[in-house]
Amino acid sequence: MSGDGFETRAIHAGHEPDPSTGAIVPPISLATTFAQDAVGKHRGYEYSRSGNPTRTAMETCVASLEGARHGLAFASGLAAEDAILRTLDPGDHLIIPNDAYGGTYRLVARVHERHGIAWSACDLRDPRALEAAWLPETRMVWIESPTNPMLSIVDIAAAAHIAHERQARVIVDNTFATPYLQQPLALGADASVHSSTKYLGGHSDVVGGFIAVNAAELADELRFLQNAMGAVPSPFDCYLVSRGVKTLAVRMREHCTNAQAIVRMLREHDAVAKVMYPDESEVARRQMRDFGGMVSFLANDEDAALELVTRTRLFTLAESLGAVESLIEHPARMTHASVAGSPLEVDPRLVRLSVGIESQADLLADLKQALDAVAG
Ligand code: P1T
Repeated sequence: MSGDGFETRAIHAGHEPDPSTGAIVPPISLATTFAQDAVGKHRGYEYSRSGNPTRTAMETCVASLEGARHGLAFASGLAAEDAILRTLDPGDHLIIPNDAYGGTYRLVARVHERHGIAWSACDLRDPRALEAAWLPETRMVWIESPTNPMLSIVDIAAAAHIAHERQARVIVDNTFATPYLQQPLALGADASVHSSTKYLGGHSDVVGGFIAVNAAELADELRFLQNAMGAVPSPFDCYLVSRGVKTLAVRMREHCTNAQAIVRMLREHDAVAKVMYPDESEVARRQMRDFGGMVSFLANDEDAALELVTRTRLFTLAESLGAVESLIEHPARMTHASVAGSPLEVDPRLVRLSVGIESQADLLADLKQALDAVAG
């Protein structure tokens, strides 16, 4: 039984009390194999790579949050992306954003290109750029919105319209927004993909990936790949994601509030040349509930950026994002080092913040002392 509200589904969808004991939290099913009553006659589970009750519970819950009919969990965000890219055939062409997670670029340019997938990068903020990049072989458009690390916004409905007129699929990496702030399938996307390592898990203690889809045919293809490739999460990892999403809505509200206070401070500070945050985008106002917990900005030069990231105390210098604790990093040398020399090259003055849910005053004070120090 699940009510309709997002917060209710986050807690109850797929998580009925255990029928044998009444346990409110369904047990973590560690079994790798399941007894069959006769050959081919089983109770829904045969072997844990193919399906596992703890994974089913998590997949049901996160699919419900995405407003999706089907959900598939993977061992990492990149494993989920890899499964989607494997629905393409050699000779197919893929359009990727010219601003995206460095690992996504690396997977396309250094793994799938070798297996015959052609690709080009374009500025997806402009629907005309998408039309101009189109080739007769284009079969897929990969969107991030907001993008990592520039926090650019792509009009998902407009891109889906263009792609569907041309019989191509649209995939949205919804990691930065989360299903609480943005629902790509309702905007026309064919799949919403996540690094559940980030906000879905929410506590920097699990690596995982997720794909939400509506079409049965695409779900079947991805379910086949999930089992055939075997990049599945452990039952314990699935449990951690289930536990994380129960508080997704409350965490996201705090992430957004803290991020907005930090954006206001950054916009006034002399050590900051430019702030990137989705609140300036008309499209973001239309397609998102709020603007999220990620903030990027340009320091006055690269040396200032490199010094700044070592001067914060509460904002820990580390890769990753989306958890309760605040992080700071230098994308050009850290998360996006793999895009150096590519069309996705990152400005070396850029600093990226993952704003956590600590006390707002403490976060502001920590960042301000670091900015004051580099401002001289
Ligand atoms: O790390 P993994 O769970 O495999 O997810 C990859 C991934 C996919 N999509 C986006 C938008 C991401 O940001 C990531 C991972 N990103 C970082 C580790 C980072 O610090 O940007």
